[in-house]
Amino acid sequence: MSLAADFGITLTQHVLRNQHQHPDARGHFSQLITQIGVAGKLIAAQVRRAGIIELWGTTGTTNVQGETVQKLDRIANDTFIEVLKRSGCVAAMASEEETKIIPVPKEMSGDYVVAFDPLDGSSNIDANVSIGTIFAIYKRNNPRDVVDRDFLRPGSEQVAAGYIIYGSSTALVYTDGVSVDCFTLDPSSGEFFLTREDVKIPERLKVLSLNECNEPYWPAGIQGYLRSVKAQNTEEKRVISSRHIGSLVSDFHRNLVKGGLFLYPPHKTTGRGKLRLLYECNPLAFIAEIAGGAASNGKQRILDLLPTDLHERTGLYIGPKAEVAAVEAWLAKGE
Ligand code: AHM
Ligand code: MG
Repeated sequence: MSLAADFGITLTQHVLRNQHQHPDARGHFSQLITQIGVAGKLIAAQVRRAGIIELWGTTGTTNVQGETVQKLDRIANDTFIEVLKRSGCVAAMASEEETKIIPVPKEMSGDYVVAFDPLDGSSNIDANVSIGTIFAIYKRNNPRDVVDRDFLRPGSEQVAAGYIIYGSSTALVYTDGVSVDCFTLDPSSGEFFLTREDVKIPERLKVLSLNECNEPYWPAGIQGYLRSVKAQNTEEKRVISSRHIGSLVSDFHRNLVKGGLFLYPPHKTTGRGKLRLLYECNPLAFIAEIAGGAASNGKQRILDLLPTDLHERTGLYIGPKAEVAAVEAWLAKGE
């Protein structure tokens, strides 16, 4: 076989190939996903060198070369913003690292708005644990200036969502609302190649992911659900295992591939969750649903929630459909 036929489908080729599924596509969406891939490569390059150049230091300190150290999450944020600004496809962005929305100058502006968490799980950087960038893409609402309202929409209005995971390899996973596809970065060619197509979350639960030390703060019902799941393990056979990395992208990615439920319940008295709706829960909920799974805040579908704040937090239960429904039922019973 010739070399040309021997390599896989690249991210750009895949996006272009699927463009026909979106009749009103003008090529901007393909360009946007490709540029997100570029931002991912640039951030991956920094993540891979973090230990060497002391990027995990605190902003304002100096490294061994006497240069000022920027925290890696700040670098990821600035990289993502700059690449998307220059893409010509985006009208404004919302980032976990920025209090307000980031407008794009009119001459560079495009059809989409993007909410993102530039480096989720960044408290894990110093321990060499996998981290990631999460993004949610919407068509802009407002033909004139972009305002908060363009972002304060239910997640069901997303046109695409995804994440880039900086793990044992760098992978980009995204959905355009039709399928969930996974690409792996080949470090030698610098290309993302399609490695899993039309990913579906396994229906049978194999893994539970949650921070069990938060038990004193859980609402009633979580303990009951966990007891019911753990009871499936007998002396003869273990069917359920616990895996919690503490880095949402990594926990979600493993669960998507292997069949797992991730839980981050809200605080029982304040009702406040930890994870952010716009750029953590919504994009992962969209991916989960397209992969055949579900995501809920315990009472409602995540994608139906109407945010009132850019940095709003929520409880999150995400994974196989039947398990999300089971958690909701236990929470409703409150036992
Ligand atoms: P971050 O956006 O500040 O990194 O926080 C989000 C992270 C998630 O990646 C992870 O699931 C969660 O915080 C872990 O929280 P905890 O340490 O409370 O278990
Ligand atoms: Mg985060």
